[in-house]
Amino acid sequence: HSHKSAVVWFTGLSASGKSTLCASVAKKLHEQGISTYVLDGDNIRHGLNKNLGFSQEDRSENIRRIGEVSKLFVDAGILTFTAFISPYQEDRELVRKMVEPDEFFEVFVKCSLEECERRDPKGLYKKARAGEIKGFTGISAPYEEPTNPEIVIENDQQDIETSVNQVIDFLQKRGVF
Ligand code: GGZ
Repeated sequence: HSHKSAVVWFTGLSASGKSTLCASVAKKLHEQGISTYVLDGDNIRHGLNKNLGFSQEDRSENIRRIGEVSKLFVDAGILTFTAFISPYQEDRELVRKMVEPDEFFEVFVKCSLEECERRDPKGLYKKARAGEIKGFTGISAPYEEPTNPEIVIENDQQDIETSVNQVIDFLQKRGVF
């Protein structure tokens, strides 16, 4: 391979911009000939994990399975990006330990709850505030901020291009490609 395979694990609130950022980074690297793949709600929660909901237990199982799948992708030589809220520190620590220490990069997509709620692209925060969705992250379920992430993206302070370059520059400095 012309690059090292690794897991780049994005974590953050709903509507923080994880999926968009993940997809943009993966696309840019793919265009440079790097084998990338994005795991997100569309290809995981609608398939492998469609029996899981949003209780603490189900979220932990969701993250555990995504960790195991990521490990398989890394074994296959692919630079793997994941975009899940992954609200619990303990679950993120577990997936980190599934691969080699230099193969896991945690990216905290930081965006204030106020801004996420203002964006509310699917109207889920509004429903959560109205009590129509129980246990919604940030409103009625916890989000444990990463204490020691490799990368912090101030996603409500800068444009997408800056955020994309920040992730790519970091991975390059760490010798991923
Ligand atoms: C949080 C929820 C919930 C609850 C449905 N809490 O903005 P979205 O829609 O596309 O992203 C959210 C997505 C979160 O799934 P994850 O697999 O990333 O969560 S976790 O890592 O915690 O397992 C949101 C939607 O699913 N959604 N109900 N109660 N987000």
